[in-house]
Amino acid sequence: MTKVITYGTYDLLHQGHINLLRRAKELGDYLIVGVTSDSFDRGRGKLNVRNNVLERVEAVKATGYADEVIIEDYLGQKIDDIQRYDVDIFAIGSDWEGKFDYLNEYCKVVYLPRTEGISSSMLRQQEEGVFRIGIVGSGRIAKRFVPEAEVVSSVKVSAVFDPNEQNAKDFAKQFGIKAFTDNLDTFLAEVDAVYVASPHLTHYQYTKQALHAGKHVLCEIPFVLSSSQAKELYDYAEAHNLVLLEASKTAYCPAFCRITTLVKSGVIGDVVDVKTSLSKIVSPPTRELDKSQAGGAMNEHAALTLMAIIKILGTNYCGVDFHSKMKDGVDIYTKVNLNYPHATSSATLGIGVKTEGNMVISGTMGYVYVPAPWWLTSFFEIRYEEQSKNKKFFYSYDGDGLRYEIQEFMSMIVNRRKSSYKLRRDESVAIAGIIEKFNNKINWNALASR
Ligand code: C2G
Repeated sequence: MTKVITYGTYDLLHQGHINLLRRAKELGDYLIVGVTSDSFDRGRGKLNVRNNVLERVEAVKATGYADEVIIEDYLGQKIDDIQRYDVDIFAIGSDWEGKFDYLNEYCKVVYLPRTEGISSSMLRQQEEGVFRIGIVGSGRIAKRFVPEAEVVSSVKVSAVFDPNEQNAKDFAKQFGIKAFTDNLDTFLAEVDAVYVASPHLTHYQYTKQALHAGKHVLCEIPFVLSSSQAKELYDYAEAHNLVLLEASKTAYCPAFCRITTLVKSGVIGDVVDVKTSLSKIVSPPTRELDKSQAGGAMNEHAALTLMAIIKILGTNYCGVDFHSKMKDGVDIYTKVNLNYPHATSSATLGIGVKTEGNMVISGTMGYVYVPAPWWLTSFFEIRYEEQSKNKKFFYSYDGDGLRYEIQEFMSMIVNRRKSSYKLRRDESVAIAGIIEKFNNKINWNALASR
């Protein structure tokens, strides 16, 4: 008996997949089909898959060509499977030509002709349409956004707005964007959704105007600087069926999501303390050091660090205090202590003081250690008293990591989900509320100068 094996995602199963499976089956007597698991696909950068693994397995079975369906869950599994199942032929479409030659050591490798003119990405685009997203602002983060949006299906950056028209023009030229303008109404008329990547103090107004024009909004951090503004904007979005999401990039990346689910599942027992830190030394002249532009370590870095604490410990904190090192009217360092009835937490933030940017979540049974830079989460370790029980976790954090928030934003729009469990609206409101307390100097102390 000749055994054949082939692999794929088989998202929105189409004629190309069916032809491939038929051709693979014709190579032998018994066909094994490896269907990728959802997490394996995310790990290899396939962020846009529409059908979940169960749906995809069912679709493959329904073709009638598979004698056996298995799940592909890790890199290198093909070598294990070929040996485990005594496979004679590994078959795959010609788009992979040459890529699997290393399997020749274990069985015969056959590249089968690919069906032209059809693909899962094409079908996803036809089904979802292409959303035109416009960028407000043309600074550092906006520049990172464009290449990241290119790897997310169904979205195209189609316009850029900047109050300085020359900046908008240069940006559009650099990234090949069709439209640029310094007129917000013209800009809003051109797009379906807006990414707000302008200076902090402008977030509220731009987000409000975009929502009032009926556009979905992804807004950079810090979202807004008061809880009432945050609540007002979320309420408006809710009432008008619009998606409003805070672009707290770490909240949407695979490793951080895994940390929260593991900790919530009790792997380190009851959580008693969370320590986070984030620092980036900046030199003048820069917006971060400008008091009139809401500069300072807290406004700059609190959103991500508080997000991590709140995801783990919740929004019901019972006390908060701040200790800052000030220079020229802005905090170049702030330590936030956020206390809960059942736990303590702290965030140390610097723009003129360097800190170790790691995160430690301590529990009654063990702790999670995320090395610096914890906010670009790709690796973490769960550690116990008995070191042999320690476990290391590795995830990909691709590109600049903005693709995860863009993917979540688009998936909310396409699936008509107004709230994301990865960063709930009440969590985002709580973060804005803590930043507001700091700016209002509530429970705030300045460290003495020496
Ligand atoms: N295919 C095809 N014709 C198309 C589209 C896809 O012949 N028009 C083939 C691919 O070459 C592959 C199979 O169908 O052999 C599954 O394709 P995908 O679902 O896109 O999966 P892929 O990302 O190619 O997974 O471990 C996973 C494998 O490495 C490949």
